[in-house]
Amino acid sequence: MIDWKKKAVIYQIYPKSYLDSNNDGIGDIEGIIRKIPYLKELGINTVWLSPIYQSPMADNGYDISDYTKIHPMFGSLNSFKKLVDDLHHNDIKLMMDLVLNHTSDEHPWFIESRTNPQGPKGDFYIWRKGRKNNKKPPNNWTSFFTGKAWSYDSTRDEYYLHLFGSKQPDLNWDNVKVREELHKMIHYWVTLGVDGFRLDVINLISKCDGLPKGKKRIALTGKEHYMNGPRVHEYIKNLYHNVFKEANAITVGETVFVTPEEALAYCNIEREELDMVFQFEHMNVDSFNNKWFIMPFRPKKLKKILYRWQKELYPKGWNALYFENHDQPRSVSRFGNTKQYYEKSAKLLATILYFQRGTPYIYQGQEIGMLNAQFENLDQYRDVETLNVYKLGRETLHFTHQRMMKKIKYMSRDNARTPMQWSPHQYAGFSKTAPWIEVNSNYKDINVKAQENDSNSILSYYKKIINLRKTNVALIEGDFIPYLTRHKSLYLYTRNTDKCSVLVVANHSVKDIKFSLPKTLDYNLYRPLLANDDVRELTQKMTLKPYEAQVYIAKKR
Ligand code: ISL
Ligand code: CA
Repeated sequence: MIDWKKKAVIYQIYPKSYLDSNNDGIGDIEGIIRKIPYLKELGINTVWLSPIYQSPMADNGYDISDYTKIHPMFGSLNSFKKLVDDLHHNDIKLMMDLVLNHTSDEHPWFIESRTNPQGPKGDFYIWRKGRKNNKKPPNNWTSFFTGKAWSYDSTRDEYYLHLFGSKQPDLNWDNVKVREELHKMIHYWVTLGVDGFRLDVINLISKCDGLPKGKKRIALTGKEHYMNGPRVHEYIKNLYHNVFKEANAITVGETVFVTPEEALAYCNIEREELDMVFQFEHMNVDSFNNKWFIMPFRPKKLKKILYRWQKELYPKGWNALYFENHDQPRSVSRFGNTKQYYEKSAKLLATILYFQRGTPYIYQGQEIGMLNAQFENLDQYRDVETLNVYKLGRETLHFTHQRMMKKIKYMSRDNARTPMQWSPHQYAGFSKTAPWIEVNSNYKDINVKAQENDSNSILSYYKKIINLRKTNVALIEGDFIPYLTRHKSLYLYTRNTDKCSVLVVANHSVKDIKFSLPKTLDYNLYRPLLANDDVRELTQKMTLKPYEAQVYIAKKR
């Protein structure tokens, strides 16, 4: 990976919820433009923008009906061009979201495919006759959003495959014409100045020949027949050689449920595929088998997973460091301590994550410690997955309303989709009208305004980390060496180059931790660099208070 890519600090914007410039209750491109000074001040140098394309919004834009148009509620092509220009003037690069596994069922390709099976788009999607005289779907695969992965279309008298919602039919990547169209489309965005891409569920695009019956599971029956499928690497290599390479684009693949070994197959620098991938193992730390079977969070398990990924992807691969995105609950609600140590735990989480080797990703609102939505009623939720899961839980599994609401309150994707909290004013300064989804009721306490002039705020702490991430060689290039790895809740690791070493110690628990520095580390060499508490010198024996995190630096001669 080339140098500038290693220095990228990426900020994800979920446009619907960032800033509403025209007061229709929905965030938009002009809203993002107005916040460029904020982004600049924050220090990030790359924005990843969730989809802003034409879409019926069945899945908030992850259901695209025209890849080359901007959804009017977000703005126009002109506002998009202005966004690119303004970001570039401020030395901020732009990554777009590419949803290549599926389109919307309202995409002209799909409409043509349904109505003209013999025509040029007839084979653009995955169509099959059903079993049992066309009465039952072609196979037993189930969707990520619950229920069957097939829907019947009466015009064509066939079923189409959708691994996600029924309004998100999967494209047939085995058709070379599909691949060519997609390459052309990506090229179009490159010519508009886009610097990189995040590839939605890219490890699902290649399905096994014959679409065989899947092994029965609680969720995702059939997954063994499309996860990291037979031709996926061929397809991604093609993308790399036809578009990404020449554009020098920075790329991250969203690869659901990959092992480190599978991840390396995508991001090993020698393979010329992707720069890095989003893995999910640490996002499953508090659930069993399926995200809706929630288990208590254990810091030790999280640490073990993070350390493993650090080790396994070194040196040929590269990690994407994230705790949050638009699909996940807020990390402080999930892994922190919102009652007694809210601020400290928010800063601790940032410390343990972002000093690791890899590219930092910060999701909007994470930098001010935004928390889960705290919705009490089902009608406050908007997310298609959440609503589907509620229905399945009640109707098929016969779970009580209370039981389902408890799951949803903890795990719903809407937890991360409430409007960005800019100020203590009405609607948190996001809009002057009631937004499409309610603002978190804590906005008077948690907002940008309250934190921007406070040097001890979570926001100020994030700024310090971001700055270090861009400038410190050990953090950019260094290796990763963990110590006292078997400890339940103590993080102790170093990042090293020939010139510099950074050491992190952090207590991910509510109890004091006493420990001795391993003999191989010379405490005399290290000076304080950052702390979420009083600054303290590094000593041979130390006691860390609850959620305390300290970072040290040693310059080598
Ligand atoms: O939250 C999840 C559902 O259980 C995730 O598994 C999520 O669906 C998965 O990470 C894929 O996510 C991406 O593709 C989806 C879209 O809904 C998500 O918003 C997107 O990030 C389909 O395009
Ligand atoms: Ca708007």
